[in-house]
Amino acid sequence: MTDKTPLYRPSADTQSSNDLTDRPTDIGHGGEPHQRGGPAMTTAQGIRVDDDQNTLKAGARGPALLEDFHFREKIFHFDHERIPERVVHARGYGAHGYFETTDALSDLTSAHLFQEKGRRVPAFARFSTVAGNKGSFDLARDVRGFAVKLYTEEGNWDIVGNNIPVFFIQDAMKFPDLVHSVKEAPDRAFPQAQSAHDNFWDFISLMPQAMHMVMWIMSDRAIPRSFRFMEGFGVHTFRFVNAEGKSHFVKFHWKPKQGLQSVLWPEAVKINGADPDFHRRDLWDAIQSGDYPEWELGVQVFDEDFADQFPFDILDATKLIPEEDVPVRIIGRLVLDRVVDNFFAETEQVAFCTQNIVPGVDFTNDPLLQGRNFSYLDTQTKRLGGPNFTHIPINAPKCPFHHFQQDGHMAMHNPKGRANYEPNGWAEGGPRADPDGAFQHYPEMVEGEKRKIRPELFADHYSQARQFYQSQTEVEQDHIANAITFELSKVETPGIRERLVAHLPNIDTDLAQKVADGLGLIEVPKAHNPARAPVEGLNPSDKLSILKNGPESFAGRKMGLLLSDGVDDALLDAIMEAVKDAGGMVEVVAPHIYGITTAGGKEVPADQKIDGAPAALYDAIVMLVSDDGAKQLAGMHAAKTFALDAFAFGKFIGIGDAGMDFLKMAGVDSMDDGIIPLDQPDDATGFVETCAKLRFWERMV
Ligand code: HDD
Repeated sequence: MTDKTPLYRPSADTQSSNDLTDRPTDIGHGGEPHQRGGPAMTTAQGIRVDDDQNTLKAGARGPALLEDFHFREKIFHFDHERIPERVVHARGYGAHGYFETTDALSDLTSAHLFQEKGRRVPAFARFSTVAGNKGSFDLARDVRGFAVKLYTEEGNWDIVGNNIPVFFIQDAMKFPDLVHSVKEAPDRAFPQAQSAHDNFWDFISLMPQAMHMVMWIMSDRAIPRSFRFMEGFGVHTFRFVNAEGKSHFVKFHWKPKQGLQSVLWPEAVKINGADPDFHRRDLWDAIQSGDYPEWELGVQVFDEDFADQFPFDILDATKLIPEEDVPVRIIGRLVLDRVVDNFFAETEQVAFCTQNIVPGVDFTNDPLLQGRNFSYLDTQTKRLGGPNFTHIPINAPKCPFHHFQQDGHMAMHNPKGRANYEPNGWAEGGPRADPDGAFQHYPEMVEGEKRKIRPELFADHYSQARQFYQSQTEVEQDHIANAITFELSKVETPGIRERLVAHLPNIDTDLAQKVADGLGLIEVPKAHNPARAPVEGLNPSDKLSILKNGPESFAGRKMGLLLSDGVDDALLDAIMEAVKDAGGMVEVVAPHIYGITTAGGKEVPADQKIDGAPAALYDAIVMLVSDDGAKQLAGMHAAKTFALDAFAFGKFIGIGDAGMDFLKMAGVDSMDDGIIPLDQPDDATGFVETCAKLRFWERMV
């Protein structure tokens, strides 16, 4: 062949024409709309592009030419699209909103934000999992990050917390070891986003200080129903400092207005397959539909006297202060009301730093927090490529800022004039430090020997683990035992399993026995010797349970409606209406994605084809099927599994038309009070009210 062969030049939109003239012709200058709708395409340098399908060649079959600056620029930029993902908390999802003070606190802190009820500042929150990579699934059994950036009038304040109020380790020195152990093993690069493997439990079983946190991550806190249904905690003890310079200790709590709710572990496993983006989709959908998630900010405030008599060290991040000991005072609310315009620009580039605090708030000497204050700044420099990450809009303060920092990669704020040092004698001399209204470090007295050491009280590792376990309902205790059994069953080395189980008698003997039985151990291994005798007689705390703090209505939750052709119109309308009235959402699941036709001839589009929507995706289920529909669904494996799962996962199931026949055909042969007949439209409201109670737990014990 020679270069005399006919030329083929696909156009932008058709990709099929041999006609060299079939390409945009109506290209005006100055970026006015192109004939196919958008503005004229240019390179990053602003040069107009004539063809975005073909590289420049020496002849149709000849080599590509280096001269093709458009091609080279396009590929070069693509090659550099990724920035390093976060070393932990890589997978996350963020949204914008605002924070509003609901209770002024000028007696406790000089922070401008808290001086007056009703003060509002913009906020950005990012929720995340810890262990998995950026592309991992949402329902990993894992801690959830709960990071909030408040753009206050006095600078950015980041509360970089988790959905669990305690942490695995007490000193930042151990953070890299903890993270290495939980992430995929370095030789095989698996498992992804899971703690159920030898390395993690090997490390943890050698770290008694992690036992309290182990109880939390093995509880249903680690598999939340959505970001909207989980609490957040600042974890460490911080300080509030008032205008007179008086300090109080403070712990931060975010309490979801929606109540607490989690999924079951077997549901999590199914959800990860059916919808790996379950949590991010949930947040996106809720905000887009105007159902704005909201959390109250609460504080536990206490003084040195309380700290001195508390049986644990308030600087120890593996301990919490029960709300029964120091009640949570609600002082504000966080509302997320806007999704991001661009995930990368906002959610990926947002740079939280524990060191970002404002006047009136201060650190304590918690050794975990002190180490974090170094790590976050360091990590952002690496991730975002240089020291100017505060120039990126999502990270820039929204209050005035002036300093002499200059230059560096991608500098966007470049001051004019010659004064770039202080002191200077120039008339336009630039900013000067001024103690008035400035951040002042709390002048805490500090003395001591310089040693690598921690306080004796830090050595109590089991007391609060026991308190947490004993604060749970029976169902929740079972879930903890099952979770530990599941995880240790994935551990291949028997010695690691036994070393971990040997901690459990120090927490609760029943728990130890249940796990030993679940693993098939002949007996519970001899308990490890506690480094410090546990504190006896700590009272259980109801606030530590999810089930005792659940939602009170169906608001913000999702009903899965399994439908077939020929269903009763009035009943269907009544159910849709009742869920809507309760503030919930409905998703129609049907044999085909084009939906169904009711008995009255109305076409109802489906949101999901049955094969792609296991019952685990929904908070409660309605099965509304005709006689023929029951037979049709009974012949579909996915539909039968849907029914069996709905039953097995303890969901409330509303049954209309021939739904009961279908349930039986699917293999559900025992009936109970969680299966609720919907005989007439009037039954719908009562059914939805019943669904407020999360699940029909009686079926599950
Ligand atoms: Fe951390 C990210 C929360 C201990 C070092 N951490 C990160 C994020 C959250 C937390 C929510 C993600 C923020 C975002 O959405 O971008 N981390 C915690 C909590 C801790 C904690 C609640 C204990 C109470 N972290 C901790 C220690 C160190 C770090 C002890 C190191 C000494 N954390 C980091 C980091 C990350 C991070 C490496 C990774 C990506 C980033 O910072 O931006 O610097």
